[in-house]
Amino acid sequence: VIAISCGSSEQHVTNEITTPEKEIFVPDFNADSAYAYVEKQVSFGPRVPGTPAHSACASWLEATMARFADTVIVQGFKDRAYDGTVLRGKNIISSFNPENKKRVLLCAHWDSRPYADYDPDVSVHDQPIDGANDGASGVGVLIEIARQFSMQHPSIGVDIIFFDIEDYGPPQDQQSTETENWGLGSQYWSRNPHLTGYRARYGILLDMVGVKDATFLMEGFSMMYAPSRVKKVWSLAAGLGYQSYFPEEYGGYITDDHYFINTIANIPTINIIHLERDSQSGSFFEHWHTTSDNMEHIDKSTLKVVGTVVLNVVFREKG
Ligand code: AHN
Ligand code: ZN
Repeated sequence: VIAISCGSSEQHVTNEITTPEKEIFVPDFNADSAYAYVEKQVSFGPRVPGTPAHSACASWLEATMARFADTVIVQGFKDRAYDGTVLRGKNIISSFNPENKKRVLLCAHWDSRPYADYDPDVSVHDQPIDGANDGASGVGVLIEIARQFSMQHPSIGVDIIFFDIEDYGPPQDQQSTETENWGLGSQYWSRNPHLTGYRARYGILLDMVGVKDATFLMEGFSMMYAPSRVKKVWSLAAGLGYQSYFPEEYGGYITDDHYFINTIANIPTINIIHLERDSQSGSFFEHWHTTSDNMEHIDKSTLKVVGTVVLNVVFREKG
């Protein structure tokens, strides 16, 4: 018995040395498809919690992900906004290879902001935004990734979570520093994961990934909680030729869904978020929280870059 086991293990080792590493086939991200998913979300109108557009989009997201994923769980929750408004939210959780213990979490927020409080035109500050980039872009990229997974399953387990009520924080003129006013859906999920004892090796959040020539600077909380993941993703992106989108430069600290996943759920999670170098507008893209965050500023090349990077991350992850 010993001889056989030795022999076979030796052969195994020899095989690993002589045969080149198993070829990794990464599917080709379709940017036209991702763009159509962004457009579809925007077509419902602003997905502001409590509105018919919000419910209609939730139903569409759930039905769409049900076509692609192995399981879809909709996690309903109720929470109080900064101003006391009681809001009903839905986190939409889609899983691939649900039985696999080795998991990666991908996420984005699907709600849109109720106020264009950074619009240059003060008279529209109380109007909701399309959120084509701020919200819909990340979700659109992840739906296309789910479609790719449906045609070619990854070897590891993947959960794609669309978080609700990320962007219902207080308007600018109510200067509040309360971080808990943002990311209500991710806070709820981090305290009440859809499965008890849920774990993932790491998470990747996509936020504002759709504008032309976007720069994804290395965000502060990502570097604080998951520095090795940031380095890996950024060097993989550079290897794919996307260094101008993923420069080795640091951005500010952004209170976003990943902050709560890191601090409450303790899953090291990075944020791929468009941050501008030394801009006064809070470091975000030009049309951030304005009525101009619409389809006119969604660029297929950027969607392609982000989708390709994330697909490469997942398919190169060792099982
Ligand atoms: C704050 O400005 C505190 N958080 C930004 C998070 C965010 C808003 N992401 C998208 N919209
Ligand atoms: Zn926002």
